[in-house]
Amino acid sequence: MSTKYTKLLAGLMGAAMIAVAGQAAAVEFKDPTGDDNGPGTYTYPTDGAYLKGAFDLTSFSAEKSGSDIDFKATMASSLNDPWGMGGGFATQMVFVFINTGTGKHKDGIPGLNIQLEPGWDKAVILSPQKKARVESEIRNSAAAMAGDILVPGRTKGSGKTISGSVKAADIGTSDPSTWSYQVVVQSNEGFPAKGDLLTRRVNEFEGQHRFGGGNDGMCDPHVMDILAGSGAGGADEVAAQHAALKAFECTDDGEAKKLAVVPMIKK
Ligand SMILES: [Ca+2]
Ligand SMILES: [Ca+2]
Repeated sequence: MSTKYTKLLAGLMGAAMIAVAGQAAAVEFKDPTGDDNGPGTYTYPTDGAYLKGAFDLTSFSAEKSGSDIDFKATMASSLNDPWGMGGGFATQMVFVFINTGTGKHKDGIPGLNIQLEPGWDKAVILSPQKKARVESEIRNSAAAMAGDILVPGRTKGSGKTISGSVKAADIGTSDPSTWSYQVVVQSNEGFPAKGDLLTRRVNEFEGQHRFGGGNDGMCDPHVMDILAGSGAGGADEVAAQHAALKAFECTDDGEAKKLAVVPMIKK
């Protein structure tokens, strides 16, 4: 090959590598609408604060921005703040589980009643509660994993999107597009039951501030929507979500014999 062509090829390869590096530090997943029913049976609380579609995830993104990673979770419904939380949303609480290559924790965060496979290394909580309150609840309810749970300085809601940022170095130095994720939509419960990390319970029958369609014990997954399948938003992902969240077993007393196992999703 002539020197001229070698130089041209090197130049092209360099340009391609720069293009890849410029695009790679972001990842986006889509989720189908109408699957905000956990294993397929869950219903919303009856209070008017819970808008139709409020817990229906439609997309999620993680993007490197300077020294931060920006997280965005979008719901099917516009956000509302009926409880005066002050950040543009109130009823939702989103758990972002991230596997950066190890899968240190298999257990979900207390109150969710799930396990994750192949596990998570860091979790980011997007809550309308003040950071200090969330961190105090983490110390109380999730002490064993507290060092791996991150809370943005400020989490805000706008339109249909909840967003917050954490320091990239607190998660890992690798590219966020190389990590796998699970995004769990729950509800912000300001008066959680003991041991629950600000999560709202799912009972057999829905109540003013309780989800319905589950079990009165703590064996059913307390989650309304998750990512499933390839995270592309296809209709097949509804069935995949239902199958994962249905696979739990209860004792006669409503204790967990086997918790539902939720997958980590990678682009
Ligand atoms: Ca959804
Ligand atoms: Ca889903």
